[in-house]
Amino acid sequence: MSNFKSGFISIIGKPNVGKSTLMNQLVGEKLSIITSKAQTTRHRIMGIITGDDFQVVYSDTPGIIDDPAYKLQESMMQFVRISLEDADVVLLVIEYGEKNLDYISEKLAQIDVPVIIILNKIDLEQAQDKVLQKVEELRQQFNPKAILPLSALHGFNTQEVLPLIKDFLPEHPAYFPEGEITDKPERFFASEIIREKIFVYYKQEVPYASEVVIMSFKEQKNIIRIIADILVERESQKGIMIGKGGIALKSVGVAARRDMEAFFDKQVYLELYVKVDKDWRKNDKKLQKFGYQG
Ligand SMILES: Nc1nc2c(ncn2[C@@H]2O[C@H](COP(=O)(O)OP(=O)(O)OP(=O)(O)O)[C@@H](O)[C@H]2O)c(=O)[nH]1
Ligand SMILES: [Mg+2]
Repeated sequence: MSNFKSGFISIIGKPNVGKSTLMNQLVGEKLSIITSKAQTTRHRIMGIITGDDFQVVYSDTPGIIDDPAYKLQESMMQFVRISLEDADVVLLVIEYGEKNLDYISEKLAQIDVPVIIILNKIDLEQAQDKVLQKVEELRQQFNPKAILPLSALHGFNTQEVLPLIKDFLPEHPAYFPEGEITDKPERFFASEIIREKIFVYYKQEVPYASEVVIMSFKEQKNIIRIIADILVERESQKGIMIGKGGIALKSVGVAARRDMEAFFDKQVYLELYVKVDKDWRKNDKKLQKFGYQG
């Protein structure tokens, strides 16, 4: 088809600024998990929108951290780098009130594709003139291709993103077949839904020391049967994960199953096991096995 446009759009920014919330809004599906804790997203997750004459492939990415402390975090930053290499357009998300924006000039200097700054969470500011003032400041400071203030959470102004992007899309045939909305398999989403509940239900280090591995995913006519291992790094974390009388783990299971049933639109049977896999976050081979970038 002539004049068909398509491209890769990388959504990048610091942890917790709302990248995943934005991608889910743009795609209209809950592909990425969202929690109030930083560093929720660990992978590059694509969300695909196909129209009559265009295809946009968004990439949600892990939040950028300056000083990765362990190999898992290094791998997360590797996902960000790779997504930038592919990008035709970059959506740099900053949250309203975000301080220390110096890194943005650095980022803009490194990236030689159009960068659009998304000023997110503007619902936190009642005074509209203050938002406009902030947009103006950002424009003068960084001079990006465009700046769009929005609220990803409330879907305010998010419909303005696509028209802006289209201006920068190269002419190119579609990368993915029509109807495909992501690059990730169903098992991935099953594990992410469990991980989201772990981030919501546990405090401090436990979510960060956890990984979910789908051991079995069997789709039958009326039900999907899923068995998953939750890996933690220490015996003490295993105890916390299971909780007194197994109550904590049960809550995770119930909440995860409910979300899976909504996501897969089918009844789900879920079995969870907690196992200790000492220092998995620091082990290259294990990270690779779990689908992280080496
Ligand atoms: N008030 C407000 N909160 C928002 C908005 N967008 C996202 N949030 C909240 O910000 C928190 C982080 O959202 P995420 O979408 O997980 O952020 P992220 O940038 O993907 O975070 P990481 O994956 O950890 O890098 C969640 O509690 C969201 O509900 C917004 O427009 N307004
Ligand atoms: Mg995220």
